[in-house]
Amino acid sequence: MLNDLVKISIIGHPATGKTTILKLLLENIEKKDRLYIPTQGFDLKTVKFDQFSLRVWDFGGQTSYLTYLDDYLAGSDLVLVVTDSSPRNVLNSRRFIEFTSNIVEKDCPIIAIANKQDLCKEYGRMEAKRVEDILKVKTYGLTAIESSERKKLIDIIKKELNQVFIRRSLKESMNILKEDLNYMIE
Ligand SMILES: Nc1nc2c(ncn2[C@@H]2O[C@H](COP(=O)(O)OP(=O)(O)OP(=O)(O)O)[C@@H](O)[C@H]2O)c(=O)[nH]1
Ligand SMILES: [Mg+2]
Repeated sequence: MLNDLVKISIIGHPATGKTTILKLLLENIEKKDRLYIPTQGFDLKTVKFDQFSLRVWDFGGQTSYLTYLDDYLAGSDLVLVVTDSSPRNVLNSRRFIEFTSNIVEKDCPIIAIANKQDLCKEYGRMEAKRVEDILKVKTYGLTAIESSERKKLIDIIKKELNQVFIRRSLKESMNILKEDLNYMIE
């Protein structure tokens, strides 16, 4: 039986929009929420849609919390690395991806969110494609402060999770096959 309880970790530098993304998933986006309140430690929420029950971990981006990042990431089924799409932030986000790839299982997708796509291009805001070229992981553009982007965010997560479940079920089938073969040989 497939396990539909999944762990999603949202990481990235401070003020890139991680908590806003969690709120968008929870459908709680309102104008008054735009005030920046840095997350202390982490926040954990459960989000349900379709057959999925998502445990979403939103990690405070301040440097003092980085010491706990490896414990926090362990057992993730999907990791979102959030950038604010400014060149400096994107370049600095590479280390989050390197770090994460050493912690999570090989079949856990690490994807990037090029957030704040509403910001002016003239001020250096990069398109998702450019961010993807730099980070070398699948990258999706997003404007997390817009409630209308909720469907887009859910579709991104669904798409990635479907891949996770396909891989999981293949692995399970392989294991059953292996057990059957062992049984036949014995
Ligand atoms: N313009 C714009 N602002 C955004 C967007 N997403 C988030 N913000 C704003 O960016 C600020 C920081 O957002 P948070 O979601 O609190 O950032 P965070 O990544 O959780 O920050 P830490 O908890 O400190 O790690 C807030 O003022 C948000 O309203 C976006 O898509 N566009
Ligand atoms: Mg936060």
